[in-house]
Amino acid sequence: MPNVATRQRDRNAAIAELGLEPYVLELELNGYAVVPPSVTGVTLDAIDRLTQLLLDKSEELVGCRFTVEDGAACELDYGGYKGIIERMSGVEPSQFQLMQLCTFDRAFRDLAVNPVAVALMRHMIGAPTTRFSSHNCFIKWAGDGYGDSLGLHCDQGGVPQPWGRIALNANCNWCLTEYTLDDGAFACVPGSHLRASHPVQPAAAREAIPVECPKGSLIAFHGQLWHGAYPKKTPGLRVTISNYFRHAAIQPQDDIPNHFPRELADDCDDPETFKQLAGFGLPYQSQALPVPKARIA
Ligand SMILES: O=C(O)CCC(=O)C(=O)O
Ligand SMILES: [Fe+2]
Repeated sequence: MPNVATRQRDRNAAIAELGLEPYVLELELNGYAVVPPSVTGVTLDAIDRLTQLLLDKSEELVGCRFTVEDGAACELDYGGYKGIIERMSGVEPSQFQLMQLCTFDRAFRDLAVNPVAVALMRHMIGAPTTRFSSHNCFIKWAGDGYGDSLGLHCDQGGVPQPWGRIALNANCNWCLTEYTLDDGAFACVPGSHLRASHPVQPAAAREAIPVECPKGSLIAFHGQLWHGAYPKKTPGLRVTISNYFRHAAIQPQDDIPNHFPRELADDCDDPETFKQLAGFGLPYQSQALPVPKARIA
């Protein structure tokens, strides 16, 4: 069993090997870090392929063609559905989410185990205790976004307080399209993860800033960071993958440990890491520990 000092060294080794110290500093100070494609190693070709897979899946589920430039090729009808975060500001949703991305295609599984993303998540949550929670995407078009509140929330908001320094959830937002204020960028209050509390409105929205970054960037953030997004004002789509992580003590959004197809986990860039983060093989779901045998004299 590695002791605390060894575990700390291992964690720092991954950060140093990948040259992630500047991003770790930003995570510590601001609660988020923007990592460019040159550091994550995810090429723009890979980003375009992921985007096309999501647009194709959107077409399959919604029933009309989607392009980044022009958005949906038809009017979209949400029926009476009110978005969960949109309710904070009483606006109509102008996005949808696709879920369980890692079942769609190997490209999503490769992204889920991207070494840079995993090292940053492990830095915040703890290396041996980091697990997947869910793999989702946001397809967002021009509209009210999350309204005046900017939908500010903490991702670990469902975890009882008090919260500490260790992130109980942390998130990787992969920006598959350009993030500018007018394109509906991520919003956050830098340093708010250190307040260890929920955002208080309307002051929180006044403190928020847009996180603008080029297509392909990774926004890694702490589960206590106050964040949301600005409304999209331009034509076309903002496309984002949200790979959401958790501490092993926290329930997953998607029951990956029990329901994710094991054979798919073997088909990715790093099956060992995928399986460890998936949390397969939970003990206590079977007679995992031996029992002594009666000695018959
Ligand atoms: O850009 C957004 O809509 C915010 C995404 C978000 O809240 C999340 O991924 O946890
Ligand atoms: Fe969130």
